Parts: sequence; structure tokens; C-alpha cells
Amino acid sequence: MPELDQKNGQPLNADESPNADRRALGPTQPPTHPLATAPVGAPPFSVDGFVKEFIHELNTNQGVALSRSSVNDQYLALASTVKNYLMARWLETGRKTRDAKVKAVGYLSAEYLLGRQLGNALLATDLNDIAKKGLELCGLDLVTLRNQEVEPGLGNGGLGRLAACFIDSLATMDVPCIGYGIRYEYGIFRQTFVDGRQVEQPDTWLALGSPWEFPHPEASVQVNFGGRTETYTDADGTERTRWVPEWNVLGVPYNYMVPGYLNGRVNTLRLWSAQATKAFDLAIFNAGDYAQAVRAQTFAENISKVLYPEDSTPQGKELRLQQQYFFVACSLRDFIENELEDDFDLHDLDQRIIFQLNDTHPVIAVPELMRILMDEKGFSWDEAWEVTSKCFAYTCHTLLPEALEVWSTDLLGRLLPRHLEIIYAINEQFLAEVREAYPGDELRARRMSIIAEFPERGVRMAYLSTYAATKVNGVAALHSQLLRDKVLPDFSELWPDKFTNVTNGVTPRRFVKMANPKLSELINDTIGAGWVTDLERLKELEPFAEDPEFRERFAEAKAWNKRRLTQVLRNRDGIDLPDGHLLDVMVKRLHEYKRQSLKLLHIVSLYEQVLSGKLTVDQVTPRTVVFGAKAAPGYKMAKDTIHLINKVAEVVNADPKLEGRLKVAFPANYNVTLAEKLIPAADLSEQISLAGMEASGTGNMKCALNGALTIGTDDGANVEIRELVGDKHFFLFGMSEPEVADLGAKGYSPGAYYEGNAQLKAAIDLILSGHFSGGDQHLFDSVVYNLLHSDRFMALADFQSYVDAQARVEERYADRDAWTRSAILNVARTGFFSSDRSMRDYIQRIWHTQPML
Ligand code: F58
Repeated sequence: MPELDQKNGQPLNADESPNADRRALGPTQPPTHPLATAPVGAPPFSVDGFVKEFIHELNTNQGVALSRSSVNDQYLALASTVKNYLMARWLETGRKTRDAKVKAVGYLSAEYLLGRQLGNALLATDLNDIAKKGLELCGLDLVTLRNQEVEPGLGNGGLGRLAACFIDSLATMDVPCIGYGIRYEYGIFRQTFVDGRQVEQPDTWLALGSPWEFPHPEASVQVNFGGRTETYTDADGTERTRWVPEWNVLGVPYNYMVPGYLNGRVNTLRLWSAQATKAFDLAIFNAGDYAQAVRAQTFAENISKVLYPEDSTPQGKELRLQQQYFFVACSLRDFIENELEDDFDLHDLDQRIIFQLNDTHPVIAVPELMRILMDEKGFSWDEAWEVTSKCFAYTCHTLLPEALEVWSTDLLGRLLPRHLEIIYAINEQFLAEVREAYPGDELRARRMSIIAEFPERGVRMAYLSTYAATKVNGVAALHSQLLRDKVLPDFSELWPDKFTNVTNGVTPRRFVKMANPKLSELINDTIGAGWVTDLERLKELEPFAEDPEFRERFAEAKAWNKRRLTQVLRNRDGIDLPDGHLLDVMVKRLHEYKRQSLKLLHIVSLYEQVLSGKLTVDQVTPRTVVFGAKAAPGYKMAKDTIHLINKVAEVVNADPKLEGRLKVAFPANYNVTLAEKLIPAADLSEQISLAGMEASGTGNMKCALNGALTIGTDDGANVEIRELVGDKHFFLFGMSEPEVADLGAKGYSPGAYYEGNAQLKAAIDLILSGHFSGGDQHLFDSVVYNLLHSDRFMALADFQSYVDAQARVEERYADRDAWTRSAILNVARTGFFSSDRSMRDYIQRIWHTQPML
């Protein structure tokens, strides 16, 4: 890496700073012309006005006449029309918030799994009907245009989708929030199947244009890496440290609108894209090495090139750490330099911001803020810590020990030498506090140290987060309890008040109102429209479970959703869904702890019982099982499981002996867009992780809110779902978390379950026989032998209980009226799981911010 023309790691002065252009923007004198301060005119709220605006956008932005325009042109013009409508509100929100000088939330997340934007923007602005009618006048169809959008898949799964739900809720609740993250050029891979095996394709979500983003290259931020630190004595005679970095990149902000629902607020999501700095190229260009200059540029831009497609286990890769520091450094710089007044006293920073750490991915923000305050703003250590220790809160999203990030000190020291020094100093201060609280307990101090010594020296990011945060929360009641008791017991003993629970939630706008229009209409007709922003009002539906007319309309909405899904899967995947089947849905990342293999064993077992004559075909409840799941590209067991599911599906779907009563559908590339069609159609929601493993789950909430009944273990938020909907309307099975712990302690032997359960044995033997692999008896050895000899997540131990629960499902389903009643009660009783409620909990117990209302 070339040595760059650095000013000893000090911030560049205003003229050289990449922010200089931005500061130079805008009038230096207050504007006098009335138009200069008036909000941008919103397009007229009429069909005619809409058509005019749309055609204008098509002509001027896309440069085409309607008669010559492609669907993509039309989609882009429609997006611009809606954006224009939101623009005045966005600018006004920014002005109002800055003027009010209130405390904001800075949501720091490496992932935002946003889903398509157009539908949500139309919903938030109430422009759906106008757009539909306006487009019809142009001879166009709104649904076709909406389908043109490629969703930004800038997240892996639950954690990223949660971030998207939270920013939606904050905007809807009129709470100032900036979401900060990374604008990955390639989001989560596009999954395809080749002969049943997962094959990953790059996700080129930007290829056809990206109308929802506003790049601001003039507001780019410089981010430094590498190099060394040195000490010097400042003009006041104080000894100080500075970072002399070795290389740098630019972070270019891309702003996205986050519209509140019908309330005129539009918050901002600011995603950073990495670019080579000019200095970076120039130094090499001057040396005459063109090829090297281009390589250098690629090197810099790699930082935001691709989302790490891992789920549950962090990747200890240098590029990942670069991503984390990159977006955090940009975000802190942005907030301090651009969101606060020029003369703001940073000693009061906590009055204006709380940074929420979405897992440990952004926790490098803690030493970064310390560095800024001490090395750039001249704060003493104590002053800097006083501020820093009030500005962060931390959410943990896992319980798997291997999912907790630990960065090797070698790597950290190489990439961020000043930050490692600060982390060491934080640890020293922290351990002094531990020793003061527990004099003489050296073992405890070693256990709690932020620096791990084995297997290599590393920084335990969860410990750093916990020490620095004002509050630490888990994401469901059980998870928060286990976090206190099992993951961070020493910390919760020392600071019991630091720990709290905020049960996750999902946005009712996207996942009910938008995804399930028929159910929404029925709810509106029954209790009015207020539920969309006050989801607990769904309770008012309870008495209607006893109303036959309501039940009929409810069942008709479900049937409509199934017909819609049938169409979607036919067009998208060539899959045919049979009529009248129980739709049994398991959609989530593929992971052993989530136990897709248990679901698979159930399918194979049903099939085997028909083959062997233990069941007659008419004893089988007509059922279609739909899987949606991506496996991390490097996670072999998960990929082998996908292969096995697809092979079982092939055989089962083609076997005439089943007379079409059992079908397995596995559409590839499950994403938010497909979820919006699948979940509203679900009858049965599979939430079957081993108890104590799923932190919360949010698909479980989406399914229940859309009237699916859950078959689930006592895990994550299932516990709370069951408590709310009642045992009668939830199919519980499996060991509880303490039972799992007991069995683990006694020594679990999956082979004993196989030998001891004839039904289970027959199912596994059928796989081993080569029945699903064209006679190859070893194709699925990895999956089957893992279950038989290791089965870390105890699928075999829970098999019988699962099968029994499925029998109860079938019994209830046979009584359609009883089923519909239960489904209605699931909807009526799960209003708690709105992300608006989660946000209220964060606001009251963690952030202490105010809505601006
Ligand atoms: C998920 N975590 C939890 N992590 O598994 C789920 O129970 C919870 O409902 C959800 O968070 C929201 O709280 C999750 O999605 C990741 O995807 C990480 C991405 C980066 C690498 C490590 C896993």
C-alpha cells in the first residue's frame, strides 16, 4: 500500500476535507426570495396531476415517450413521481428536526433487509388508488410496474429485516432517527438450484437503476486504515497520541427516504459506499503505474462490494472488519460534523444522540468515538469516557457461543492500531472496576476480560459492547433471560440494571396492510383502520371469532392469498400448488439449529407410512409443505440439507401412491418479496428450533399476525406468542430449554432415539436406502450420519413429540370452523408483536428519546 500524503492522522483542514464542498453548499446569507424557503411543491393530489407528473418524469428523466417506454422506464418514472411527492416532506422533516435540536436515534446496522420500496412508499403516502387509476389512464398496470422492482437485499435474515422494521416504526411514530449502514453493491446472493443443489449467483440489484437513492459524493467522508500511532506534546504541554494511518478510502453517502405511515415524516437511511480517494490514485498515477492505480481503486471499492452471506457464525475476515469500521467511522463523522450545530459542545453529545449497536458488528464505534474526542477534539480520557459511555446501547441477537464476534488483536492492531490501544485502555479501566467489585477474584477478572487469550489473543466484541453500553438487551423474554444467565452471567451479576429485554416486532404496514390486502379490508370493515398504527387494537377482533359471517370472510381472505401465491409460484418457479391443501410453511435461513431436518423427517415419515401401508392415502391430510431457505455458501451441512429436501421433494411429488395428497415445494431464492406473498397464505407456521437456540424469530410473528397457527417449541418469541394466543391455539412440542440442558449434561445419544423409535427408524432407513437418490445409498451420508451420531440440535430427541403435535394439527384442521376460529384468535391476540411496540420499549427503557408529535 502506498504511503499517503497524510497530515499525521489529523483531520484535513476545511479546504481539503472531502466535506469542504458540502459546507460550501447553500447560501451564506438567509435567502430572501419566498420560493427559496418554501417546501418543494408536492404534485397535486389528483389522478390528473399524477398522470401529468408521471409523464413528465418519463419524458424528462427517462428520455422516452410513453409509447416507446419499457416497463423499466415506467417503473423508474413511477418511483420518481412518488419520490417527488415525498420530497417536500423529507426536507421539512430534516429542517424541523435540526431546528428542534432534539435527541435522535442513530441506528448502526451492517444490514438492512429492506424489501421493495415502491409499494411501501405508495402505502405511506396513500397514493395507491391514485397511482392505479392514473396508470390505467396511461394504459399501464400498477402491479406490473411494482413487479419490476428488484429488492435491495442488503441483509442476511432476521437481524437485517428487524432493522428495516424498526426504522419504519420510528418514522411512523415521528421519532427522529438516522439509519446508518453499508450500500453493498451486491446484496445477499441469488439462490438457484441445479439438480437440487444450491448454486449462488451475484445479486445485481443496481443493474437496472436504483431510483430510491440519493448519492451525495460532495459529502464524502475519509476513512483511514493501517499505519501506526505516535505520541507528541501539544501546545499546552499535554502528552497526546495521534494516528498516522497508511491508507484511506472515501465513504460516499447514499440517502434513502424512510417514510412514516400517513404522517408526513420522512426519516433518512444513510448507506455508505466505498470509493478510492483521489490521493490514492494520484500517488500511483504520478509514478506512472496505470494498472496498479486501477488495482488500488478496486481494492478500496471492495469494502462495500458485497454483503457477507453468513448467518449465525461471524467470519473472521479482514474485509469484514474493514466494512465494520468503514461504515461506523463514516457515520460518527457524519453525525458530529453534519447533524449538529457548528458550535455544539460535544460534552453534551448524549443529549442529541443514542447510537444503537445492532449486534456487535458496529461496536468499533466505541473506540472510534473515544479517538475522535481525545485525539481530534482534545478531550481527556475521563471526559471522553464520560461522553462515550452514555452514547451507546447494545442489542444481542444470538445465543450460539460461536456466533459471538472475536477479532484477533493481530488483525485489529494492523488495521486499526489506535483503536486497539484504546480498547486495551478501556479493558484496563474495566478490569479495575471488576477488581474493585470483587477483590482478590482474579479468576473472575480473567473470565470477564475484554481481551481473550485463547485460542489466540482477541477482542471479545460482546464484552466490549456490554461494558460500553448504557443498556444491553436481548430480543425476546427467554433470550434476554438466557443472555443474563448463560452468555454474560458475570456482567449481569455486576450490573443487573444494565440488562433488559425488548421483544422483537414486525411492521404491520408491510407485513399485514400491504402484504395482506384482503385481511386488512376485513379488519378495517370490522374495527376501523386505526389498527395499522395501533396494533393492539386487533384485540377488538376477538368476539368476531364466534361470528360465522366473519369467519367466512376470514377464510375467504386466506383462500384468496393462496390463489395469489399459486399464481406467483407458477410464474416465478413453475411450481403448482394443489387446491385445498393445508399450507405448511417453513421459511427462514437454513441452519441446523432451526431444524429444517426435523421437518424433513416428518415428511419422509408420512410418505414412508403410506409406502409401507401403515397409513392409507385417505388418512393423510392433504398438505403442501413450502420451504424457503438460503444456506451460507460455505456451510456444507446446510447446503447438503437443501439438496436432500429437493431430492425428497422430487420423489414425493412424483409418486402416484400419494395421489397428490402430499407435496413439497421449495421455491428458490426466498426473500422479502416472496415472504410478502407466502406468509399471508400460510395455514401452519413451523417454528421448530431447539429450545434455547433461536433468539427470537420474527417470521413466527408475521405468520401469526396473518392468521397461521404455529407449531413450535418453547423457544425465542414462540414463548410469548403461545402465552398470548393461548395453548389451545398453538401446537407446542419438544423439550424445554432446561430439559435440553439436562439432556446435554447427561450425555445425548441420538442413536438411542433412532433404535428406540420404529417410525423414526423407518424414515431414516428410507433415506439411507437410496430411495431419494436414484439408488445411491451414500449421497446423503453427511446429513444422515450427522443426525445419527452427533445431532447437536437434538432433532431426533424431539421427533416423537413433533409427530404427535402434527397429529393434533391435523385433527384441528379437519374441523375447518375450529381451525378458522384459532386462526382469527392468532390475529386478534398478537398485536403485541408490532415493531411500534418494540420501539416504544426502546424509547422508554433504553433511548429516552421523544417523538416529535
Ligand atoms: C437473528 N439473527 C436471530 N443474525 O437468529 C433471530 O432469532 C432474531 O429474531 C433476529 O436476529 C432479530 O433479532 C440474525 O439474523 C444474522 O443474520 C447475523 C448476520 C451477520 C453474521 C452473523 C449472523
